[in-house]
Amino acid sequence: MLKIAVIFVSVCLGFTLSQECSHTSPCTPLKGGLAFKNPSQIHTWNQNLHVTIDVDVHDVTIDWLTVKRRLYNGEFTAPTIWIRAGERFVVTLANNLQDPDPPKPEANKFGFPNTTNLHTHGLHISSQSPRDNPVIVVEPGQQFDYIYHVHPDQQAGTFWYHPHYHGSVFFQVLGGLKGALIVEDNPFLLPQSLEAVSCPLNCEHDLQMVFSLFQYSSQDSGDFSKAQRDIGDYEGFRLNTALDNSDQTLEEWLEDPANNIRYMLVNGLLNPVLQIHPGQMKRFRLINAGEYNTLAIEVVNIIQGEPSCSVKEIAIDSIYLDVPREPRLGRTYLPPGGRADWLIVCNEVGTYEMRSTFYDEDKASMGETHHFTGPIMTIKVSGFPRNSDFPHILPPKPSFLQDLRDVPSEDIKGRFQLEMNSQFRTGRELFAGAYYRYKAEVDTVQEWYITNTETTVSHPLHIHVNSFQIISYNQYTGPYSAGKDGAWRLYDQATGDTCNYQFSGYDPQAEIEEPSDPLKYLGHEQRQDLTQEGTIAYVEPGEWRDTFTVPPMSNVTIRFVTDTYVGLVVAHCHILNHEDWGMMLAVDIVRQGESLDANLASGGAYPWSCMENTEPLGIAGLAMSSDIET
Ligand SMILES: [Cu+2]
Repeated sequence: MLKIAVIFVSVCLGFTLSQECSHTSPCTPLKGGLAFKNPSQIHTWNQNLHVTIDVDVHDVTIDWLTVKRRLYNGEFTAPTIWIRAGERFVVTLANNLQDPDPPKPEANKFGFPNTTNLHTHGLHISSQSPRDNPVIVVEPGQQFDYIYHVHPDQQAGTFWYHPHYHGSVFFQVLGGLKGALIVEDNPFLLPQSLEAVSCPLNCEHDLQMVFSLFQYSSQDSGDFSKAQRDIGDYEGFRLNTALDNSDQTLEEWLEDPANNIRYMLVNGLLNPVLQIHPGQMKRFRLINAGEYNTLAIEVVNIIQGEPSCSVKEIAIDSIYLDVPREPRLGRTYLPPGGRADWLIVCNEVGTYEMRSTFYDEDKASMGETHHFTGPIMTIKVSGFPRNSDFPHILPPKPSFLQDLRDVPSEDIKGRFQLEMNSQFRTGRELFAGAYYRYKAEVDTVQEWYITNTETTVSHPLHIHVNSFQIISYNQYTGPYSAGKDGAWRLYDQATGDTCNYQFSGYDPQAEIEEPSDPLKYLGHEQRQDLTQEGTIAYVEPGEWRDTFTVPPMSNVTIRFVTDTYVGLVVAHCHILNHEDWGMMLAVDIVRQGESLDANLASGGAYPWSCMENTEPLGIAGLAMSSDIET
């Protein structure tokens, strides 16, 4: 009886407390705690291979707080779309946002909150209209039929979709335009234990987790109301209610860092609760549908020191690993845009927390970058025990993702150096549309050297159309850069002198504060050794990605095949505000035998150049993969 009375009182108290929180009387923290659920599910073949998704503004409510967000089909998170290798399907993207769009001030700034388009992140697919072309424009009030033909050998796996209209990508993805896109496994190619937790036969165990920042706190770039102001969003979508007994508006209260309104949602839910049986295996598809935050996901017992669940990574960035493995350093690293598939079994009854955790030593590989630390989801384990086994093998990779580590130098048909710089430059320039910085022939092996001249900041690089294999982390001997307010400068690493060769539009008079310890991040070629202590952002050479962290002061060799598809390929930073501000470049894949002339240099200076200016592949010190021990 006493127990019932206690429950009654606490229920009433809880009710009273939640009643007190409102738009005029806000309270912190937000609590969430609803049951976990998958997004709604769309299978293209159940819909005659034609899916319609609309974009419009809808209410999103967490606890007492209701905000206006642009959403796909009114859902937060958007529906999971299931497709199959080889199929041809149509997505009608209907943009129902308000016309006209506010005018955009200038190139490579935020703008056009109501103009959109669609990108299928990670798919090996044509970029030619009406397929995955990131420069398609779907204006407010318009619709567009994307006609996709999925590659017949497209690997099954976890992808995602989001807008890619340059200028409004950060704002729209931050707001909620994001959803899982999954190429369904062929059940006959799966080991039985994996088939038992995977769609299409066992969809109840196949769980998508689309991570999404929900932030109003003004501590960094994820403050949604600041993003609304920056892009010129309609005033009526803001939160300008006056608070009771206060001079503040709700928006001001939400932005106060003391209230710490900064959470990582799962499928639009704050700290949802997933119930599973002891010993029961689940497949988690983790998607960092993030705009700019990096995650390092782990599951811990809420009782400190007690054992946690068993986790195996089986795929990263939609590509199955060779064999299942435990997450390195106990956590799964997901840069913005990154995905991982887990198999998870919790053997003991109890309560566990999925969270993102970083340590000081992670900086050695990821440098300074925005990252999220904190709880994300609760896992409650109870009920009848079940038995599960992890698989020992995984499905093979497709024809276009075969191991390229031992390709002889003479079979590499194209080399390119993609240099990431300060002030949102790639190849020393801001994004300039179809201004091709490099051209490659279709169906050839490419070797690219990804370098980052930033002294402290890492950038997650995403390349469209073709996933790539990480070959090596090389010694970095190029220049370093520093800048402010759009102005920047390159310096010689050996002497600290200003480089003789800079870039187009360089202003030698610009005031730039020289970095105090510019060489402190050198040495990735040694620290990347994961058999040693390791640090979390490095990729093991031989693994495949479509997005990876380029550490500060680094030089990383990647390889890939320009399989099947000719056309525009964009490579960009997946910190999406960096992308909107210009951190993207265009490459063209052409038919065999066509001209490969491209705009490699900036203002006459080649990437890597500093005191001398030579075409990059002849530069002494640009480590070629054939010289590198892997
Ligand atoms: Cu960036």
